[in-house]
Amino acid sequence: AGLIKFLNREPGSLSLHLVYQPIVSAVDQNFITGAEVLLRCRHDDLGFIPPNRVVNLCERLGLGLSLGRWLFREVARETRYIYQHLGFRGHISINLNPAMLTHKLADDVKELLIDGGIPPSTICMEITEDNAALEFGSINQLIERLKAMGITFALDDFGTGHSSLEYLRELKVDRLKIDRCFVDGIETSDDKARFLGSIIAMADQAYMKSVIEGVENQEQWLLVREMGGSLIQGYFAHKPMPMDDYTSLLLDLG
Ligand code: G
Ligand code: G
Ligand code: MN
Ligand code: NA
Repeated sequence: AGLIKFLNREPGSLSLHLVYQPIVSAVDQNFITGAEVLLRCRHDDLGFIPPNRVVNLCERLGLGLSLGRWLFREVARETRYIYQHLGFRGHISINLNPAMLTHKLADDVKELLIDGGIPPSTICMEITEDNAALEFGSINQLIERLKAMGITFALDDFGTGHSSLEYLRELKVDRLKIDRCFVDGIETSDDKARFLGSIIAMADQAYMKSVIEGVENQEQWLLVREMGGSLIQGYFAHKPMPMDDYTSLLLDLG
């Protein structure tokens, strides 16, 4: 609340809200397995501000924990309807900002997400190198502790500077989110297609589910399905949307 007050003060107020991008099965695009929560930021004068920039700014100002805790609360509030009234059992994937990835994470998850009404088995935490300031040993301890509560983990932006092979080898995560740059052009380049195929195979070898990001057209969709990708997140299936639209979608496809 302190953060929102700070961000909302005049002149030129900044408002934050959340959108949800469905993640679907690669074999059946009508099967919604869950959604990733994405932060959206609007400034009165500046308009849309990229979420990364707001997250980084908050981190620098020492407001990373407030931002993360606000987001947890907001997700619990917004998802309450789909979990309690629709009996939804799909996952909700949350990007952790650096300040959240500390030993206090388990307490925050319990207090704000689980006690807030989200079933622990549906919570997926997305991490990258950026928010893994701790050493691998400490992150894995944290991961183990949260996994014991039923929570799953995804390594986000895999293959970019934000998350490298070393992270794949060292971290005990359940899912690999393959960055959209590896999907770009697969429909016109065999080399690119084979390259993506080998990353998907790597996830399989590590017994991880692959989430292919940034699938934008049917050709890409069919290729990814052929390659054995597990889950798909991209504009071809669905763009990020407000919770009301996500709820309607779940009802329509229900
Ligand atoms: O939604 P969009 O493509 O604009 O997001 C760009 C990037 O911003 C994402 O890849 C992610 O790294 C970051 N981002 C979006 N929402 C959140 C959030 O809620 N928390 C954190 N830490 N990062 C986010
Ligand atoms: O944190 P992460 O990098 O997973 O966030 C995913 C980002 O990718 C979101 O900001 C979302 O808006 C964006 N995104 C999702 N699907 C597509 C897509 O098909 N094309 C493009 N260009 N961006 C996408
Ligand atoms: Mn993500
Ligand atoms: Na990503």
